[in-house]
Amino acid sequence: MALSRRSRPKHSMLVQQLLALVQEIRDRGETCLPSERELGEQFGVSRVTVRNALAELEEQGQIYRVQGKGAFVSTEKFHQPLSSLTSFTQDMDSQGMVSGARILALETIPAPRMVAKLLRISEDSQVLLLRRLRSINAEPIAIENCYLPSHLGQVLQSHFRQDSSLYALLQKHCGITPVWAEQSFEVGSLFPWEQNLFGEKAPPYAMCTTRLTFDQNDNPIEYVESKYRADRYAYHVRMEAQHAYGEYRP
Ligand code: 16G
Repeated sequence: MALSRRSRPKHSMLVQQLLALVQEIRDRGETCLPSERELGEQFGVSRVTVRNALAELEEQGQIYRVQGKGAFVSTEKFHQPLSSLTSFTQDMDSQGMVSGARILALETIPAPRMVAKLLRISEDSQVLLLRRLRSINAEPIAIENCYLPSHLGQVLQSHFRQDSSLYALLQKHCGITPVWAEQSFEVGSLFPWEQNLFGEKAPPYAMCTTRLTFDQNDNPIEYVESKYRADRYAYHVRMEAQHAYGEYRP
């Protein structure tokens, strides 16, 4: 954002005024900011000045903009710690939140080639697809596509309910304990149907993760592709140095 020397004080003052407005909107439990035109009128500045100030607030993570819909206040994020393997239900319980789920699909399908390879089953096998919309305090937060070996199908079909914890069920009914996992993260976009599930205020991008989970015998038991609302969810990791820095030799 290139600003002339003359427009800089006006810009800084507007950023401060907008920050105060963002806080007021947050305190009211709302999320939607007035349009650029309305903000220009309210603060007596041009639309370009408003746009530049909004861009700065977006860079600070205070707001996010959705093309064609306007600007929205970023709300506080839910956190998932990464130091140990946990289930969605456990993560939310430990933060005093209510986890929920809507089952979008629970069906047996031909294993996609990559999934078969990861689950170490033959390419012509079937897998169980469990697709869920996960929520926190009734707010939709993530879409999970979970692929499981098909022999778990019968147990899941008879015991699995909307709000069941998959990990608790695997342990209780199948003697399978999820023990460790490999997980990766990248930013991605949402398909229109996914965005519909998150609601119109959700940004069109998401934190995409994949998790391959292993049981107590080091067998892969689930492969999950998830999309988490980027404005509502964050990961947290604690790091410890392995050496004294002065002694480090590559
Ligand atoms: C988490 C896991 C998912 C697992 C689910 C089980 C990630 C990215 N995903 O959401 O792999 O299937 O927990 O949760 O962390 P549940 O036991 O509450 O059903």
